[in-house]
Amino acid sequence: MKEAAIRLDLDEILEKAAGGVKLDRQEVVFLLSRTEEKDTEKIFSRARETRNHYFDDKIFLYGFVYFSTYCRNDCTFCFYRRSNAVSARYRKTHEEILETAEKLTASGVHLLDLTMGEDPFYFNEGHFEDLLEITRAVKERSGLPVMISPGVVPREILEEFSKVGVDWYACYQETHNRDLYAKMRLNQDYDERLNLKYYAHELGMLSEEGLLAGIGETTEDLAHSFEVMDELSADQVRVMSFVPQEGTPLEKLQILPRLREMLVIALMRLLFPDRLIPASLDVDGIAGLKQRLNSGANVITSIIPPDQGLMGVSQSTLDIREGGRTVNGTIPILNELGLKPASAGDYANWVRERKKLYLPVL
Ligand code: SAM
Ligand code: MD0
Ligand code: SF4
Repeated sequence: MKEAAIRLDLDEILEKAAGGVKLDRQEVVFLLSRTEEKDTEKIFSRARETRNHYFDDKIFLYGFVYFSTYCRNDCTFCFYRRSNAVSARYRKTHEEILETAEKLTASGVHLLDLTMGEDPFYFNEGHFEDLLEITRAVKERSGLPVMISPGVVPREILEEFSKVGVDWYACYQETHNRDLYAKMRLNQDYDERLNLKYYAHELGMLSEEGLLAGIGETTEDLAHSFEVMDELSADQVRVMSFVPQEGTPLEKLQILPRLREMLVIALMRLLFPDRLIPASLDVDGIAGLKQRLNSGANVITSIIPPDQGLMGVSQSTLDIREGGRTVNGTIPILNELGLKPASAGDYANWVRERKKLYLPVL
């Protein structure tokens, strides 16, 4: 270990990354293990330069529509796990979803993310048709690119989603350490979940992969996760710090400093310079936006209209009613950092160009 510390040089590694040379696992672990501010600031600053090189000062904005909080699964980290009696459950009607989508669109978001728990109403009671119908309507009326985050749906349903014009399939492993995965996503097949993202690409859709920070992963696990993300050629890559949830098995888990998440964002930027990387408002609300953008993120996610009775995931209520998680709420922070919202056209172009990598087989 001592020898490694002597041989590895921060400036050299950052130079290498900036020059587009792939970092090896040891170098990634070294960067992820930095704790001194003078070192971490060098990493963040390089990540910002890289983002600005690829995306200029333009930031993409995602509207978040968590339209059903029912779930058949029991993920240990999640507030909405089936056996949690304290979480608020709702399933929005088509009209409510369309109204929310309209409000978000009018407020200036660039994409709508339709998210749900693995709601038994859709999964077990044969209402997938409803889901496709509402997705089609949202896509048509908003004219915006659409992401779906429905959990692990049957392959035929993913095919149907691609046919109604869904642009993105988001589904996160959280970790690529299979043992840790099995402890987090109880009774959920690792490969089935991962393979569905490959299948999304085969269908011509883009895919998002994501990690949780602070659930017991090691820095080696994270370096391995980056390799899996690379192999998948995930078009958007994310990390969110684990937020302990009332009524769940991990309620009392000791949390890590936010530095872990920020370094993962920065590493993602250095390793996947041209990809989309979220700064989620769902972890620390609007107060946490600046540090995530300063770590190299180029997308703001979890923008939620204040008056629709909608919830967040890891922060179910933080800043929502107050209107903090809105496009307007983000503008002063963007201004302060010399950044600005992209145009809808900029975002649609990015999606169109990126999709050229995946020619649909169906
Ligand atoms: N149910 C779908 C699924 O699991 O794929 C989609 C929605 S799920 C609620 C979205 C994501 O929220 C999870 O994949 C996880 O990354 C994140 N999440 C859930 N609980 C969290 C927590 N306690 N802290 C941080 N992130 C959390
Ligand atoms: C977010 N709360 O973007 C949302 C959610 C699901 N695709 C995204 C985790 O932070
Ligand atoms: Fe359900 Fe998704 Fe929460 Fe797991 S993370 S319990 S699948 S809503």
